[in-house]
Amino acid sequence: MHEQRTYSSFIHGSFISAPSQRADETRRQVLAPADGSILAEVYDADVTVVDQAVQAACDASAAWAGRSRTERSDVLFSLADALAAESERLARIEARDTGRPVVETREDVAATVDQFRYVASAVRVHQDELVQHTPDSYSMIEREPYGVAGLIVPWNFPFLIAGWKLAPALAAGNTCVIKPAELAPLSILELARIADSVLPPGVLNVITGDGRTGAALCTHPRVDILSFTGSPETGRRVAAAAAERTVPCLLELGGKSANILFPDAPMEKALVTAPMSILFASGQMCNAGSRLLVHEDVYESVLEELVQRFRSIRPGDPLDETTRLGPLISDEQWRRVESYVAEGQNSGARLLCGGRRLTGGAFDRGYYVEPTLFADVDPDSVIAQEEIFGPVLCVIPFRDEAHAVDIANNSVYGLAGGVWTRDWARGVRVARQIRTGTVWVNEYNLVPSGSPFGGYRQSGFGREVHMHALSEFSQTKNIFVSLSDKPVDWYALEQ
Ligand code: TXE
Repeated sequence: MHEQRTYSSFIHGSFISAPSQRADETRRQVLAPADGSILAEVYDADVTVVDQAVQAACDASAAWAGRSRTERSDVLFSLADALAAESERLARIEARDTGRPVVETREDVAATVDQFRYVASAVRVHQDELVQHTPDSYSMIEREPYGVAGLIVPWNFPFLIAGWKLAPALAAGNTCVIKPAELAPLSILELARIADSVLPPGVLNVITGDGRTGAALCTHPRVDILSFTGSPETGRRVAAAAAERTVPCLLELGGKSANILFPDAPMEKALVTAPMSILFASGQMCNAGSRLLVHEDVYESVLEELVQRFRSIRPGDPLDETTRLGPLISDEQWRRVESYVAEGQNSGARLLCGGRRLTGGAFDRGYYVEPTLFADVDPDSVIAQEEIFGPVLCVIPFRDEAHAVDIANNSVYGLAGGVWTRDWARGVRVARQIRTGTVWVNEYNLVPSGSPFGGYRQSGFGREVHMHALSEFSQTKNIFVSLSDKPVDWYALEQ
């Protein structure tokens, strides 16, 4: 299978030729987080290239929007098949580029293929409406695409998040310009190459580069809707750019989710799932269950069990089938996590295991961190409030239901959470009180197609993964039709 080593932006159905001048300034290396090896070189898109990509999307817009729902659905089914045919290769590219174990990235690729199929089905039933106001007047409520969608994706789950944005944006009739993160762009570039066999040129364009490229996309006057997943700081900039031009934007900005464990929890499942909810993707996951709230009656026994499980997680090469913990994405991310570990120790929290960088042999070349467990964490402390984005679990004891809800809601974020109890009524009651977009009861981290995913408060707004996303990427047009010749005469004298 062909493996490309140098990439540039993908515009109107092909990778543009590399800029001849200042090539070195605009070329960046994409490194494998596991060992620092060079996976590829990628040319950054400057404002001129961003403009070309948006222009290509504009030019393709009318024809794509003009296709029927059924036609667009058929194309997306074909795209899903084309991606499925290359799923193993894509999973391995994603594993090397993000450092995440291939057993994880295979799940991502499968979920992305499923997302395209789900949306391809959903768009067929995402029908327009006819509302009858009087016997002879109607609103024909038609859904129209916005035009060009600017999509910005982070490095933790690039392929999956790209699919969550592209599938509904395209199905709704928008053309797209997508910007992957500079740290892990390869799977999205490969997606574009594969999509080229089924999508008309210009319908899907990829621009490569860092925040400058992203900012150029957000401020481009011909981008009609923005969708962003990433940090709160950058999200606020994207929202400001959208406000400046009065275009809609959808934001998914991370979280500090609480996973609440009552003494009557299905304990065996909870104790497998709680570590997974923070160690999957090495904790670099917006919905990570990064605060574990444990009832005081089972607190010490749960801690003992967690320490055992954290110590048994197998770190290693992302491409090794037995690896369950990969490296962090970059040295910068490692330093960030390291500073939070120090902060946790200074705050008086009890460090039960981990906290150090893994070293020795192959680990010396990557950014591996030991699974890290803090107990007795003060709910107001920095490590309980800020998104660490590493394999660091903060365990907090609670007394009763009300106390647990208070702690869970003591956060500026509102993305997700979990409740573990065999008392189903309590599970739902607590879930309703937690101010987040998703609460799992006796589960964590599953986001199958059809689960609306998105945040409350500083975790952002807008929903992905469910067919609601088709509405997010559509605007409704109300065509009011009268069948009557009789005027509504405001000026007639009252009889
Ligand atoms: O994120 P950024 P970074 C959190 C996590 C992590 C921190 C920093 O805590 O440690 O953010 O990560 C593009 N206009 N999350 O710096 O900057 C950028 O090129 C437009 C949580 O990588 O938000 C990339 O494509 N775009 C998050 C994307 O934004 C801009 C996942 C995300 O990068 C831009 C990732 C600008 N001005 C990090 N500046 C989650 N919600 O899961 C940068 N970008």
